[in-house]
Amino acid sequence: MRPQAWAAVSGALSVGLGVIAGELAAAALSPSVTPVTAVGSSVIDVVPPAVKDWAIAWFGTADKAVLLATIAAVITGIALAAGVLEYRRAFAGRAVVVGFGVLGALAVSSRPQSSAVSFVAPAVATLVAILVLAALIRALRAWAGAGDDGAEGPLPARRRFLQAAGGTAAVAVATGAAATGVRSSQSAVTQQRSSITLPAPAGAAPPPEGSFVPEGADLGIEGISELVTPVADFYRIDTALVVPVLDAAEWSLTVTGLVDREIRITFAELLALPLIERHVTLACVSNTVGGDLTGNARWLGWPVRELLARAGVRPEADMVLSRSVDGFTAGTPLEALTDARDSLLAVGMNGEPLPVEHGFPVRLVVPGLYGFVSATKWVTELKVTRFADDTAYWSTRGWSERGPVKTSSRIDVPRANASVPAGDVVVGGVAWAQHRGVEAVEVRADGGAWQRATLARPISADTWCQYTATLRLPAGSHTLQARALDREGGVQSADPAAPAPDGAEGLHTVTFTVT
Ligand SMILES: Nc1nc2c(c(=O)[nH]1)N[C@H]1C(S)=C(S)[C@@H](COP(=O)(O)O)O[C@H]1N2
Ligand SMILES: [Mo]
Repeated sequence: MRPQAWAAVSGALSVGLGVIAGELAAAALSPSVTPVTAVGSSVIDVVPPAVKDWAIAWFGTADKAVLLATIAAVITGIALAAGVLEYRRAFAGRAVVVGFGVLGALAVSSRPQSSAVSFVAPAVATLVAILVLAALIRALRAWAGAGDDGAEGPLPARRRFLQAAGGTAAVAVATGAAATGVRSSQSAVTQQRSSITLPAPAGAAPPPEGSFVPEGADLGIEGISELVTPVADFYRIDTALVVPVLDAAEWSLTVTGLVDREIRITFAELLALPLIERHVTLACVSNTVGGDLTGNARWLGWPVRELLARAGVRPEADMVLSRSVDGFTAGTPLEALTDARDSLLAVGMNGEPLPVEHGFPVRLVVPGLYGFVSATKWVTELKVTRFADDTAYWSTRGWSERGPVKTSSRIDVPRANASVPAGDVVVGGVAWAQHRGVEAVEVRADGGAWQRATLARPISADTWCQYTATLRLPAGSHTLQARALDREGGVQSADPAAPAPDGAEGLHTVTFTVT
């Protein structure tokens, strides 16, 4: 290999070791802000909303892995270039590395969770990278130069460089292992989570409003979405590149803004209150027609209206800006948190403490509204305010201010492009019109007449319900469509609309073959 190529390798090795050392420092000192994740989170914040929407649409829950891989590729490219520059001219490569370190520090400073100690990590990363880069390039020059002056013979200098490079790689691997070790020992919060015993709901209400699944709600048809989505299958959408890891013992929520008295509640206080349990179907506004960014779970929590009543909401307020520890905010119409619906400060999901990814220790769950305007995870503040005075995270990024869930349905069986035997074809899926309630579902084949499907008994107006129908279809290719009707006279729209700004519209259309 030519010296230029070795110089590039030196750049990659020194920057690689620096980045890994920075991540180790961050893992030990400020686990919720590391240089790499701070850069990633900053990219998420500054990237045009259209790009973000595109990423969610294309990669769904894998969007974060794609972002991290892209960042790794960009860092590698810059590192290779820094090595070559440093070889051509002393300090040139180091200057690039320092510039890069400053960018990392800026990214760290832009994170809501960062504190003074968070800057140790980018400093360590930069320092390690420039020291190692200088040493490797010096060794490389000695090797390249030694061939000419002949005094030393090329071999020892060559060996010294290769040893230094190999040593750097070995230290990088060891440091990476150490960082991973520190991270996994931080599963203390995971352990704390599993040691929490949630209280039973107080005076569990009878069906249909209560936490029970009424007889007939589950049609038990193969292929239709499970009535209650298991936690492992529940969609996850948020802007958090690293999941905020909160200590429940230190968590508290404050109610601020247009209230008679600011109040603060701790996790222990919350668990001691009379909690209720409700099934609520969450939906993401980014969900496309037929998509899977929706799920139904059983949430245990305390009604938000009780909390707001304790604080005393001023008459001029019309919105609650809920804030997560990571800076995300949602703007929920005050009414949705104070009316008869059971909006919850939730601590439990399907009988377990909230999973870390779904907001441990406490999140909001508001029946009838898309998650981006209501379902704040890792919530730590409710600011009672006015739509005229405050704007939430997504509403500054091209999404609507209000987000009622649109009446919608999805076909689960048959699957697209499936082959089904001739005879009676069983179709089915789920339909939702949170808080209004599903009145009926209709299906049609090949653009023909709409026919009523059999609707399962809903758990409540706040949950999706299963539907099924049997169609007699001749052999060949067929197109199936479904539409939901809600109890307020609304009908799922047939005109396609993109998710932005306030939720997709259109009919889920599935093509399959009868053999
Ligand atoms: N802190 C925080 N909470 C958040 C979000 C977020 O980005 N950060 N995303 C919201 C959105 S857009 C949706 S759809 C729901 C998804 O909740 P889930 O991940 O538990 O399914 O969380 C909401 N709560
Ligand atoms: Mo969402």
